[in-house]
Amino acid sequence: MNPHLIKKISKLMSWGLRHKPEELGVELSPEGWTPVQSMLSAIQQRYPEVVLGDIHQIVLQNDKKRFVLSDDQSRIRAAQGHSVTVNLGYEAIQPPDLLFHGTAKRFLESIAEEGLQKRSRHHVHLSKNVQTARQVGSRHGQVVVLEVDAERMQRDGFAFFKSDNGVWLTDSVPSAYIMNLSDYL
Ligand code: HQG
Repeated sequence: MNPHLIKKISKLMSWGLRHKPEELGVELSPEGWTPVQSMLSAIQQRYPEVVLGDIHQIVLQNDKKRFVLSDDQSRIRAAQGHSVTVNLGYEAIQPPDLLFHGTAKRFLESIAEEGLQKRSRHHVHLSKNVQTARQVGSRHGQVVVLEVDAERMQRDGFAFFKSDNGVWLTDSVPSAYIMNLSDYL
């Protein structure tokens, strides 16, 4: 499959597994899984040339490892990023002391007022390295990388989860835990 088509199908899979399963034509289990065969059929409605091996290739080669196959390879789900209600079953674990969140400059005033909110997703997404946070933030505009005092948050009772593809997740980040916010205000 050519790289352009791979990207299109990967986006279609993300959209279906995270946001609009019914529009793609798949059904998600409470944990976010759908049979790989259902995903294949749904994709073939739009791209008849796609075969099962293409889906496996997308899962393996996806730049952010967005998709996960079940142990027996029969089911597929998104590792994170959902807006539909699913229970991914991640256990709360100890985060690195410092985590990063890339955002756009124009959001800072509101972030200072209400902290980082999950918006349409299930969690606030945080990265353990600055480069990833910078990439995430630059999708929204002039990028700013915020430093989150995860160590203190955890001590204060906030739970942190790590998705199968290494994204750190938490429910919200009050602005008091954003260490460099005042540099920008
Ligand atoms: C901002 C991609 C104003 C927040 C990425 C962000 C990530 C606020 C935007 C994953 C706010 C939400 C998630 C507040 C938060 N006031 N703005 N109080 N609180 N925001 O896309 O973190 O490619 O839902 O800073 O790589 O950008 O899809 O979240 O700018 O891992 O796999 O509201 O999505 O992964 O935007 O990105 P998003 P995000 P995929």
